[in-house]
Amino acid sequence: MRVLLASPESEVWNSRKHVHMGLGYLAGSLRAHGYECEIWDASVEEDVETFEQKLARDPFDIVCLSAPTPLIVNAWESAETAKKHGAITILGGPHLTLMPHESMEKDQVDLVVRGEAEYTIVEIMHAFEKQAEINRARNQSPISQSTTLQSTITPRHFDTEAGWGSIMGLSWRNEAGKILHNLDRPLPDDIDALPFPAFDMFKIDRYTNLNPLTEGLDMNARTYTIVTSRGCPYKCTYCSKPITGDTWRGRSVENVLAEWEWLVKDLGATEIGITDDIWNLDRQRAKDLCRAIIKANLQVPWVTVHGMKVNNTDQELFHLMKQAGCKRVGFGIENGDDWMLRNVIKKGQTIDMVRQAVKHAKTAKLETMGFFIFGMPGETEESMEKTIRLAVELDPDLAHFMMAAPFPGTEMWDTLVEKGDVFSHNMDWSQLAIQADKAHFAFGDLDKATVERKWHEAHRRFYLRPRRIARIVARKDTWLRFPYYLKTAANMLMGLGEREPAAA
Ligand code: B12
Ligand code: SF4
Repeated sequence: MRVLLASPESEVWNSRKHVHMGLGYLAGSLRAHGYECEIWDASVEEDVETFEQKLARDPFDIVCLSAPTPLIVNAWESAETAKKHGAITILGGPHLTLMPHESMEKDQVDLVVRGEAEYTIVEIMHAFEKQAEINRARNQSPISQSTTLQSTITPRHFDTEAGWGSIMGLSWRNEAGKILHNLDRPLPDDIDALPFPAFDMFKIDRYTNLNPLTEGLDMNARTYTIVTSRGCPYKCTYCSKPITGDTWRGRSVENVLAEWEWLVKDLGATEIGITDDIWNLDRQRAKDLCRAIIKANLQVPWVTVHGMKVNNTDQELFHLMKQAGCKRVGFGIENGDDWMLRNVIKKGQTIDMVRQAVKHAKTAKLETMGFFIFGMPGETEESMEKTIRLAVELDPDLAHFMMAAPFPGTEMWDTLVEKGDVFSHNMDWSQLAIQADKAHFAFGDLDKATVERKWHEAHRRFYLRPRRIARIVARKDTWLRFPYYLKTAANMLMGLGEREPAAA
């Protein structure tokens, strides 16, 4: 059985290209169980060859597609292409976990997988083997449908006796065509037991650095990402954790270090991004990991991609991070108003905690970056003004201002569905990106135009300060990527032209 693990192209995300950790983990798991597969990531392939061209030249029996919400429409299109080329299609990832039925109702989708799937994908392969035996006994083709181009697409039905019904986390159609959603799969507790992601299967030379967290750092870095823990117990109202959930599960320091060593020594990583939801929840473990990296002499520049939680930090942690090679830390600061933080965003942190963490990071000589959100439900012009003032006061090396994007599965989504005036159930998922420069909704007395005006104002007031301009002009990277910065600045500062997406 030839298996392709693919990520569709993203119009919402094109300024940086990361390896896809989910596909890496699935490939690692398949390989460890003796199944071969290939990874195809549109973000680094489509310039060379389209998905259609790839499948026409090189057909697969099974095509697996991954999708967060803004990419689900692209995933459906890719699934249609794959079915036309005779493959069985499996969709998985955040959006499928939140809304499995929606995709199962599409003819081009054969199977949907919900949640973390390292074990599920292997059980699916076992079921395919049993299904092939059943088909052979009936003199039918074992698995793949056809190598000739299909003009009509029909959803695939499966035989209960092949064991499909007992695969937790799977949605499928039985022999009568009925859509069935099996029980959810419990989150694996022991993530040390999972095989490392198959990093060696990515065409790493085609990926970029971790911009913007590394904006101004080495653009040509050989960049890998690493997940040292999964899950987060906090309940920020804009955040959905459909995959990794509310229970924090940390890997042991030894296990993370072994992967880190593989990345640095064998795969030549010159930059690493930690992509955990909250890598510093267990502060002691975070410190121990830094100590282990220092002791093993495995320092390469690294950043925390999803940011750090400010209230689980102290001065010692930042010093250790610096010694362990960390370059820049991002903080989810979100808002400059304590009332908003406590009652609307439910961030579990105060502005004083933010001030303290930024101060400690700067003392440790780490570069800093702040993430700020504009236009949450309950926001006012006054609270947005406070956010701008806080950004200027904290003066991180980079400030990233985003417009609130309501993802299903979040408290913000529920609030808007219940009370929002422009929010609709017929959402165009592809518009739901956090990089958009248009407000996604109006709420209460706050209209979209005010949110967009304050968002542009934030960029101007933060970046158009003499000291800041001098710093940008002095950076080599500014001149190396001048057209990109010029275009981005024109849009963010003045709202002119298309904005280049920049961060998660
Ligand atoms: C690191 C990260 C990024 C990185 C890298 C993403 C990547 N492609 O790996 C960057 C910064 C590039 C990024 C970008 C975006 N991200 Co992001 N990201 C994350 C983060 C923090 C961790 C992802 C991770 O490493 N997970 C670990 C791996 C092991 O899990 P996984 O990728 O989900 O894969 C597992 C399962 O989902 C499943 N699976 C996944 N795909 C498939 C496919 C098949 C066929 C099967 C069977 C199973 C399966 O099996 C995998 C192994 O268990 C998550 C939060 C989170 N914890 O999920 C947000 C998160 C996934 N991102 C999110 C969003 C919205 C985005 C953007 C759309 C932002 C935007 N531009 O608007 C873009 C989309 C980029 C893209 N093309 O995918 C949301 C998604 C919400 C939603 N409803 O879909 C999340 C959940 C953050 C949040 N809390 O809101 N992101
Ligand atoms: S934003 Fe960060 S801290 Fe808040 S719930 Fe999501 S992962 Fe946890």
